[in-house]
Amino acid sequence: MARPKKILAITGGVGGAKLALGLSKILSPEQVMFAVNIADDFTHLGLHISPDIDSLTYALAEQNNQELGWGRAGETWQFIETLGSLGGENWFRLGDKDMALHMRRTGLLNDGTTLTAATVEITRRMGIAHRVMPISNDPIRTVVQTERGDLAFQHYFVRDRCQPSVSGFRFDGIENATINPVIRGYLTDCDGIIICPSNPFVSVAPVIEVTGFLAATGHIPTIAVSPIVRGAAIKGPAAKMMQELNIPSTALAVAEHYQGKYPGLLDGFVIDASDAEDLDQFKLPTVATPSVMVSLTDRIALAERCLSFYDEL
Ligand code: FO1
Repeated sequence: MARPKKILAITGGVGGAKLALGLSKILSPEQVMFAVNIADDFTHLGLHISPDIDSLTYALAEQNNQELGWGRAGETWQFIETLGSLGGENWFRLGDKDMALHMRRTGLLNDGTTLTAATVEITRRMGIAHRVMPISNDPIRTVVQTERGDLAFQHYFVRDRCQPSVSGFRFDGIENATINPVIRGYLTDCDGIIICPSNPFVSVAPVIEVTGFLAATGHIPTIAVSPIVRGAAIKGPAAKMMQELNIPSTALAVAEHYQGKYPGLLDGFVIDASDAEDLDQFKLPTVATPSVMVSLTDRIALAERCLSFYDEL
């Protein structure tokens, strides 16, 4: 297959946002669109919070908080500390600048703007030329099924620090959610899809399983980058979830998960160079390359390798 000229990159969370920044440095806004998970969204303190849209937005604006992984660089925490001192909920750390983004998004949504239009306004104001597209304008909410019962995603991930043991997931609202029409239109002449190194269970699944997505993308060459390196996730609970789901926390198991759950979706898989000795175990075309992204150079190199991989498919 030839190197794609127009790709859709699927992302959610911090790992995916790193590769997204790399892709944004080598592809123009016309050559790549970012389809972002919205199932981590929740209403908190009366605000509509879209964590994966925000992680990608701050990453593309190069204003993400490198220490925390999430949120905005150069933050102050006066609001959330003061809220705590008044007995308000402060387990979800909202920085002062970050608060402005949530207030702006919530105001736009309350005025009847779609999540897409609100995201276009905010990303434009932050100087981002690339298109950050929610996978749907309709609500989808990940529910994590644990031994302590069903938990809203942010309660599981942040409030309970991913401690509860996971038995499964639900994406409430996904049956009625329609794929973002901007993404659907873009897919008609898109010749490559890259699934960024995001959590396959809670960041990628709500994107792929939106009604109409697989039907619209079946013919488009698709590769995924493993979020698991040497049996561990670079960030987040993917490896822990896999162990709790009785799946080996390996890159091979991620590939097999994708192939089992979405037969025919993947044409290729990218694993970390440190897992190269496992290459012969993969059934689908697989390449090993440095995938742990610390610097901008790492992000760009992985993005370039993903694109050149299509020449080998
Ligand atoms: N993650 C945390 O671990 N602790 C937090 O207090 C926290 C606050 C937060 C605020 C805004 C936002 O956009 C993201 C935030 N995150 C926090 C990250 C977020 O929970 C995750 O990035 C995603 O939901 C999982 O990818």
